[in-house]
Order: sequence, then structure tokens, then C-alpha cells
Amino acid sequence: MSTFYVTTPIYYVNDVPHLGHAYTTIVADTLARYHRMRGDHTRFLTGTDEHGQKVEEAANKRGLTPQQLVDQVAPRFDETWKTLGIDRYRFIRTTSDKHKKVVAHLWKRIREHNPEDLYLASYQGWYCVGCEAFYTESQLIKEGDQWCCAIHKKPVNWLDKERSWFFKLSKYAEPLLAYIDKNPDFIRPEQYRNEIVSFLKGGLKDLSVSRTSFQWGIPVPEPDPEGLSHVIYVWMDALTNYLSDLCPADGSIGGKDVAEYWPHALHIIGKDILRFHTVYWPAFLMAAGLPLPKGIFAHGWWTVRGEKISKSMPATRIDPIKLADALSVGPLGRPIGIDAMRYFLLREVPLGLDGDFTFESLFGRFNAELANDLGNLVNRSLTLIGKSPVRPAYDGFIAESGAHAALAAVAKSAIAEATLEYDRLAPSRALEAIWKLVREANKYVGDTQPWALAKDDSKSDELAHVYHMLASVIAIVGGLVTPVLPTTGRALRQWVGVADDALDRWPTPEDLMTIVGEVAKDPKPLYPRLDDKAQKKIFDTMVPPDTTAPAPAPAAAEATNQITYEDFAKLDLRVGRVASAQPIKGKDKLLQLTVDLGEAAPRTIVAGIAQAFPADSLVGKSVIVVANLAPRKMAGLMSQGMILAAGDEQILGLSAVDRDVPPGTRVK
Ligand code: ME8
Repeated sequence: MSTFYVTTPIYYVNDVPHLGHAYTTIVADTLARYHRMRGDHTRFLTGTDEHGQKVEEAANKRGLTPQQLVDQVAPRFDETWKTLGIDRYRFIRTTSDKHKKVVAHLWKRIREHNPEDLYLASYQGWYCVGCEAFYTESQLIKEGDQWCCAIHKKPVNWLDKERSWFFKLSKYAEPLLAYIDKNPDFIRPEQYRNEIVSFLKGGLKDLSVSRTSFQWGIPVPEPDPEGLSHVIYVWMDALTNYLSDLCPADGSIGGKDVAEYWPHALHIIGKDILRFHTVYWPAFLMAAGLPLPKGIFAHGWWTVRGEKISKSMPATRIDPIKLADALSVGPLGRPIGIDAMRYFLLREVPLGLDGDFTFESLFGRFNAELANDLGNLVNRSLTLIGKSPVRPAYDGFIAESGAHAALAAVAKSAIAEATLEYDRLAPSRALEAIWKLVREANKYVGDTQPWALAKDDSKSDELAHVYHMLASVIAIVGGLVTPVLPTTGRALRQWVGVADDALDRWPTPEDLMTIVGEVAKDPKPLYPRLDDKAQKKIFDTMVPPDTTAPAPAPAAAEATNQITYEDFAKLDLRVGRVASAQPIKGKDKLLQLTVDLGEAAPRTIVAGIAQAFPADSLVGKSVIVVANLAPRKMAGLMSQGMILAAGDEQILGLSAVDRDVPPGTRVK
């Protein structure tokens, strides 16, 4: 058992939570959940950054005192995380008494350890209130005759010889470079470490760490001989939160929690605030004679249709609760909507890279990976097991053979890979590894054909083993997805009868032999497919139609025999795997096929292809099936779909897919 301490940035209270904030918090929550499942001592901190000029200005604009504003907005962050089911986090506010005391102590510690590191001088230069940061002209952009912040695209303020305390940051470029060299994982991913290394190599300027032109902050705990009252620079104040939450109530820096957790601190941040965390913060700590956190991991930016999510860009603002609610289409409601949102955010973009949020890819992943791959595996397996008189049972002899051994091997490597990838802070790769197992298990159903085993009494041991494998793989998948999909993971494990005390435990390869219990008879489809109507409804909820946009051109279909996309989308085309094929007596053109569409049982399809294909040659082939064609009777059989083939009277070829695609995958 080890210790894990994860933090998010503390968010500014001049804004309300949006998808960008939710992303960082969900990433941290995923990691914290993973470590708890591993049995690690885990602590998770988030909170709000409540001081500074930006908050003071926002309060003035609204006719509130800064304290009133922060008291209104800070709880909205806390409530948002509660509503989104963020698990066992601590919430720190920089206006809390303890935090203020710790910040003052940090200042005094720097004074004690390196008295010359804090000195009074006058500051002149540009300041971006949005970033709460000082900039040189080379870091700004010029718009007309105004210098603007490259991030906020707004004019920066000129601070004219403001008397200020300075921190001797220049002294720390070399020690920081040496530290990063010795601790290559201190800044991750690598591209950000390289960025900071070259920044440090260019040398550092001393940093102004107090302000006198406004008062909304923590007072500098020593007098200015000129009698001016200074408040501590908001970043020095804010960064200290990571430590102050661990400190005892008297605000001294030390004690049990600092000793236990601080050496393990992992700061998850957006790339926008990399320099504050990887240069200023460690330099303050070095100056105070304190150990540095274990590491800083910066993730990329989410944009919406190419635009950065921001307060000033209403079209890009996505309310995470609204999105989770819009995705709450399953019987379990909001928790599943939350899981779907978490899945998309963590699967779509490898942690560290930028990502663009589009509804097309959200719906695509929802349908293909959640509804289809995972949903089908669970629904078909539990339906088969639920209906059968045969109970799942592990058989060590059968386990060694063919498809059974192959599935067990993939399950074991999925556990190993997912563990490694979560440890490497690569949840998207962990999910990829888990989905390999999901797809393999779907293939296993096709390969072992439990419906055929059920017809043969001599195969009941094998059938019991197949059921056992399916149930235990569902339990393992349930465990492996839990950090990202907490509600789904728990439901899966409960449905296959995992004992309560094992629900929150990280899977092990031994689970393949032991984990199943009583299997639920009526699983609910967790992720019903989002058809066009459902997709449109979600889209319209999240992006209210723009009434100022020109009306769409009349459909071209009126003039020609073209069809619209909506017409096409009515077709439910699926990949099917032919499970069996046989001639039909007296019908020399027809074949009777059973085709696996990833559903609980394969479909019977009658196809007029007998003259082009001997029945045997079709078994195992993947074909494209019109899955929503109304069933019709052919040659006395009910045909439940149609297979696409080239040619009219004379069949020339069958539609096929060019690689191994799981049965049931939608074709578009
Ligand atoms: O910077 N994509 O607070 P903040 C990804 N108070 N992540 C995003 C994002 C987006 N479009 N938008 C915001 C502050 N974030 C300071 C932090 S810490 C000592 C002080 C996330 O409210 C991301 O984590 O501006 C980013 O770093 C953070 O919100 C900025 O939040």
C-alpha cells in the first residue's frame, strides 16, 4: 500500500464551473478512485481561489463586496462536484482562516531561511488581471496601439512604479534546472518539461509578490518601512493551498498530514498555468526550505468547435451538469449520463493533448463503444445466462482450451495494461486496453455459440464454463472501468454477483476463477443507443437553435431521386457474423443463415445467395445486414433482416468489412 495525494487547480470564483473545470476535476477523481481501489492512502483536494484583483473587480461590477461574491460563487463549485458524483474530495477556500495563516507562515519561513529572497522595490510593467500575471512586451500581442494578453485577448494594465515586495526568483533558475534533471518525472508530459527547461535556461527575473493598489488579499506579515499596506500576490497565496490543507489548525507548516501526504503530491493542472506551478511554486518552496511536490502533470485544452471554452465565449461554454443530464438516457438516469460524459472526456483525448469537443464524436463513441461494445456484451451475456437452467461454473480443464484460454489471456493482459496505463496517467490508454477485452468477449460469444451448446446436453459443462467466463469478464471489466465509469462499473459487478466487500477492489487475474456469484436475471440496458431523434434532442438542449441563422436550403431530394441524410439514417445497417448457413429444401436460390448481430441471440435471415455461395463457405464471414427491416416470411421461415449483396438476379459478391469488426457495429 502506498500514498497518493492528488490536487486540481483551485478555480477562480469570477466564473461558474464549465466543462474545462469539470475535466480537470474528473481526471483527478478518476486517479483518486483508481488509487483507492488499489488500497492506497488517498487524498484528493480541490477548491476555490478567492483573492486578487480579478475577484475584487468582478465583485465591484456586481455591486457586491468581494466577500459576498466569493461566498456566493465558491459553493457553486462544491455543489457542482457533488452533483457530478466526485468522490471524497476536500474543498479548500483561500479565504479560510487556516489557509491565510499558512500563507503568512510560508512568507515568514522564506524570510527565516533566505532573508534576502524578499525585498522591497518598485514595480513597473504590464499586468493581466485575467491571468493575474506580470508580462513583458515580448509575451504580449499588439492590437492596434494596445498591448493585449495573448490568452485573454484583452488590454493589459500598466502598473506604474508600484511599490512592491519582490521575490528573488532569479536565484532559482539553476537549482530548478538541477532538480528537474534529477527528477525527470517532476513535470509531465515530456513536452511541457522541455518547454520549462528551455524557459529556465533563458534565466529568470525576480517576481513582484505583493500589491498595494487593492486590498482583497492576505496581508504581507511584516511592515513596510514606508507604511504602505501590501497584500500577497494572489498566485503565491493560491499555490500555497496545496500545502495549507494538510497543515494543522494553527497554520504552522508541518504535522502528521504534511509528513504523510506532501511528498506524494501530484498537481493536475491545465497547460495554461504550467509556469506558475513548475517555476514559481517550487522556487517558493525551495526558498522556504520545504520539499517539493512529487510532480506536476499538465493536460491540454478543450475547445468547442475550435474555440477555447471561456467565460467571454458563451457558445463554447458547456455546463457539465446540463450535459450529463442530457446524456441521462438510460434507466439509471443522471449517474449514467455522468459516466457517459466522463467516458467521452477521458477516452477521446490522451491526457496531456488538446481536444476538440464535438457532438458527432460524443454520439459516435456513445453508440459504438458504450451502447454497442459494452452494452451488447453485458446484455447478451446476462440474458443468455438468465434464461438458462445451467449455472455458471469454472472448469479448469475446459479453461485450458481454445477460445476459453484465449479470452482468459486477453483478460489477464487487460488487467496488467490498464494498471500500467492508469499508473502512467494515461486513462485513455487504459480504456483502450479494457475495450480490447470487451471486444474479445463479444467475439468469444460468437466463437463458442452458447445457444448451440445449450441444445446439446453433453456440452453442459462447457456451457457452464462459457457462462462463468462471461460473468467473470464482466466483473473484471466492471472493476477496470470503475475509476472512469463509477456507476457502470458498480452495476456490472453487482449484476454478476460480486460480493459487496469486493465491489471496490481492483481486479486481479485470480478473479477469472472465483469472482462470479448470483447473476442478475433482468439487466437493464445501461446505454440505449442514441438514435437520430435522441441525438437531436441532446444537441438542441445543449446548443439552442440559432434563430438568427439562415434557413437551410430546401432539400435537393425534391428535384432528383437523391435521398437526404435523414432518409439514409433510417437504415440500421450492422456488421453481422454468419454463425451457421444451410440450404432450404426445395428452394435452390435460398439459404437459411443465422447471423450474430451482437444481440442476445443470433437472427435467422433468409438470403437469395445459394447459387453464388456454398453454405459452408459463409460460416464465420462478416457481412452487412439491414437490421431494421421489418421481419417477413420467406420459404416458411421468418427472416429477420437482409444481407447486402452485389448483383440483381445473379449475385456477384457479398458486402463485407475489410477487418475484424465486432458483430453489431453500426455501418454508416
Ligand atoms: O487558473 N480545457 O483558475 P481558473 C481544459 N485560480 N481545462 C480547462 C479549460 C479548458 N478549456 N478551462 C479551464 C486558475 N480549465 C487559478 C488556479 S491553482 C493554485 C490556481 C481548467 O478558474 C484547467 O485545469 O482559471 C485550468 O488550468 C483551470 O481550469 C483554470 O481554472
